[in-house]
Amino acid sequence: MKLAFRWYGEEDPIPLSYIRQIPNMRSVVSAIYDVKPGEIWQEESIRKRKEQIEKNGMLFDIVESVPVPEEIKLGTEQADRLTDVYCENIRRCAKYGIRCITYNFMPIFDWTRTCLDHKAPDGSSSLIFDSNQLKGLDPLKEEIHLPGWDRSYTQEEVRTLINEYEKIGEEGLWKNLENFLKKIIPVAEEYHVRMAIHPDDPPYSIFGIPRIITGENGIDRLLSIVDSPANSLCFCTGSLGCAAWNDIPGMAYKYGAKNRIAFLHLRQIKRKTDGSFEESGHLSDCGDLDMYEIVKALVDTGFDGYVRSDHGRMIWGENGKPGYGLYDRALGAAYINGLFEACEKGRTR
Ligand code: CS2
Ligand code: MN
Repeated sequence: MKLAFRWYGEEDPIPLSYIRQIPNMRSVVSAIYDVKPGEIWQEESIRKRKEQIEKNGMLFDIVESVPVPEEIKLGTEQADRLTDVYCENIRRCAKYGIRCITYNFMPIFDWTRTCLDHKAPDGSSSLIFDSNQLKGLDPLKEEIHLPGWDRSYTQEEVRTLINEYEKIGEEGLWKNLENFLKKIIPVAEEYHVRMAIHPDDPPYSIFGIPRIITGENGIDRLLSIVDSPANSLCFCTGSLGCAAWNDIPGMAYKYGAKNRIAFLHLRQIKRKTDGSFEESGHLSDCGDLDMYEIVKALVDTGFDGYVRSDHGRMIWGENGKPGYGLYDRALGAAYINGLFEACEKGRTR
């Protein structure tokens, strides 16, 4: 496996020199943040990012994310032109050594949570999703501001988008994903880049907005659209794991064996029966996901993709970007090292 750590560029309070001190740290997962979705990434910015990271003794060979603009997901008349821009960004990333690009196909919002600093009894805090808080809320009728939601949209724009997605529904979203993949995957193949789609987070619809990458059925369908390792998964355990019906170790084995997991996000969650959940420490004991079983399944398939700890808690008084502090993600990375070492040695003995 290739151990990686997400870093948000110059604005990230965590110095690269600290990330490097995490044992076995290989790659820094980053992106270009000064452009909007749908715009060309300047080569100068990519080169600079690469130099910064390499100067600190690590590699810049994986990107998270090149965001997919709404026009592509909605299939508007701009979709073709914007997909060409997307392809050009793949080529440019490849030119500077990028081997894996993460993206998602979630309408309007990336992850959804109701609170970003929920205090646990031990004094740590983490992101949670309390479904009760959303009950009865209707973004078409009232102003809703949820943490983590893209603040670049006005409430009016959010309403228009929700209406448009309701019109196209899940099947419309599938069709637009299909068009997108059929154009980008051949480019990714040619430039030796693996596209890694991040599952929907959480993996069910909120406010009636369609969600399609939520479990095995959706993933099977996605992978069959273009049957190539360039069309792969960013297997996010915590996102898929919020749905109790997803068998995460089983899925890790199934897609690992087909060589369709390019990137692994290890994130732990504790589910409640009403669909709510809390993010917790990465260890198996801290939540509902058996991290040993997940890693073992992948190691058994000969997995050699990228891995990072996803969403840590805030601990030891750290004040940082929710989910993306240094300390708990570093503990997660140490745990990942331990799990892989044990599973890999266990396999060959
Ligand atoms: C990540 C996602 O922070 C997170 O929850 O796992 O936001 C992920 O980076 C994107 O969905 C990928 O496009
Ligand atoms: Mn993730």
